[in-house]
Amino acid sequence: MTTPSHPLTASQVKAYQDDGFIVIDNVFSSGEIETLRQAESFPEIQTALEEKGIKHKTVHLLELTRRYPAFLALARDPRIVGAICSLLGPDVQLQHSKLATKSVAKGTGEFGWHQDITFYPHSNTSLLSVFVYLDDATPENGCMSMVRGSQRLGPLSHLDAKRHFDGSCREPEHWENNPENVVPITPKAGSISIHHCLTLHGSPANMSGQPRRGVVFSYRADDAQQLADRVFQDTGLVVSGRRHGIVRCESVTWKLPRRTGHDYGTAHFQIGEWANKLNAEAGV
Ligand SMILES: O=C(O)CCC(=O)C(=O)O
Repeated sequence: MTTPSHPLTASQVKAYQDDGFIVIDNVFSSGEIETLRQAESFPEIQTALEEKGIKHKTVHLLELTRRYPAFLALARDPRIVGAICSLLGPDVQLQHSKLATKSVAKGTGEFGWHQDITFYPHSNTSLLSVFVYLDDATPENGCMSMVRGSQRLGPLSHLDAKRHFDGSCREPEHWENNPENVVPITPKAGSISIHHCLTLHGSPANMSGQPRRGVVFSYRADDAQQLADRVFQDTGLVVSGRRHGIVRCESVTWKLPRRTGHDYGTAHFQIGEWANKLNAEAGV
């Protein structure tokens, strides 16, 4: 693996540290975006859109890198990897990859306020998500909003009284009492946004009558050890540097969600089978 190119500028790093998110415009050309949109019309994705898109919130087809080489290449693209290495350090792995597409059905695709890391608690918070925009994001098509600075709040409650997890934050005061810090982000197609794993965010329904297409890659520093929940086939795929077998613990307390009535979710294996194979082939 080579030294990451395309680093962020010092002011971009500071904006990320201050606000918990940044937008980088014009990362991909219109030709590249068109190619990725074509990849989205692969039959499996179409079926997922048709079957789940109308009823379901947002089509989150997971393990995208394993399914489609175009998205594996995108997850490893130096323009993305260079940027995230400026924030996570030189040794970085994928945590998961997914499609994030809102269907054309008006009024669907709402995504409640949440912090990403509550879906996959780790020993530290050196994780982030990159959204690659395949369409312009607008308030009408349900663009994401971020709560500026909320990454400094630490983990917020996402569990109900029975300790079940449905992905929604239970502390509405952080967005309701804080309107000046709630920032809708409207990147154009070909841009990316990066947000910290503790940044509160959500997105309303798509009212545009057009699809809102996008891809999300969540990445982690090599020393962030997954504590709970699902390990995907591409979890642990090294995109920069190598694995060192070192775990860094932050003083964070996680309440593990109950998954099947009384079991707490755990991640027994830190690496998906397929990612493990690719890492071995790359010698990392
Ligand atoms: O697709 C969206 O608008 C929101 C997605 C999101 O918040 C997430 O995947 O964490």
